[in-house]
Amino acid sequence: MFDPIARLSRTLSYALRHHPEAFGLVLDANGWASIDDLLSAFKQHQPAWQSLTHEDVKQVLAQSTKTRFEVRDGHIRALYGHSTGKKIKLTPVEPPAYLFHGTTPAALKQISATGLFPMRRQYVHLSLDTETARDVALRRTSTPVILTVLSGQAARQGVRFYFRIDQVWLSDSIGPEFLDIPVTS
Ligand code: HQG
Repeated sequence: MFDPIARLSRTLSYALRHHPEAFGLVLDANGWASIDDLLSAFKQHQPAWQSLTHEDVKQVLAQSTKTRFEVRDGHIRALYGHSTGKKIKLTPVEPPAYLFHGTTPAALKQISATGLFPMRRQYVHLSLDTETARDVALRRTSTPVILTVLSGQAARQGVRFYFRIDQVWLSDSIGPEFLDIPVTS
């Protein structure tokens, strides 16, 4: 069924995580865009959105099961998920002793050899608990593999970690020495 709020959410992700330039937007160093600018750009992009308001954006945030965006003082930003481009500025914080990463059996060999890389995103995405990591992996595979990240140890050796929201942590690349990888047959 066509769901205008889901569509708006996907377009917000596209604009704020991946291609702000497609809407003539420039994000600031911390990833913020003015909601007025964003709404004007969306109205030009999509004839059905002529009457789009701040209230519709609020609806996206209210109806989502995940906290993907943050709104403050007439501005909005994506909290995570940014792809390549100018790296969003984040402040490192001390992580918990362990974090988790859900992935696919197919990626395991490479991850065991080289560690976790951001791949097409700006940061590696990590989860605070195994259930969330499993959900992340289920987007790609019916047989998730959950890696334990020795985040406390990695941080002591200079790897940076960033808290975003609820279950979502980010980091720079993580070497295989900081990963506890389950043995699969
Ligand atoms: C894998 C969604 C081979 C990594 C989710 C993952 C999350 C490697 C994939 C958020 C590798 C990257 C992010 C290496 C990492 N060799 N494969 N060295 N290092 N990988 O989508 O963590 O719903 O960029 O295991 O819920 O899956 O959009 O990251 O499988 O929070 O809000 O490369 O996106 O949130 O995939 O997901 P992604 P992710 P939203």
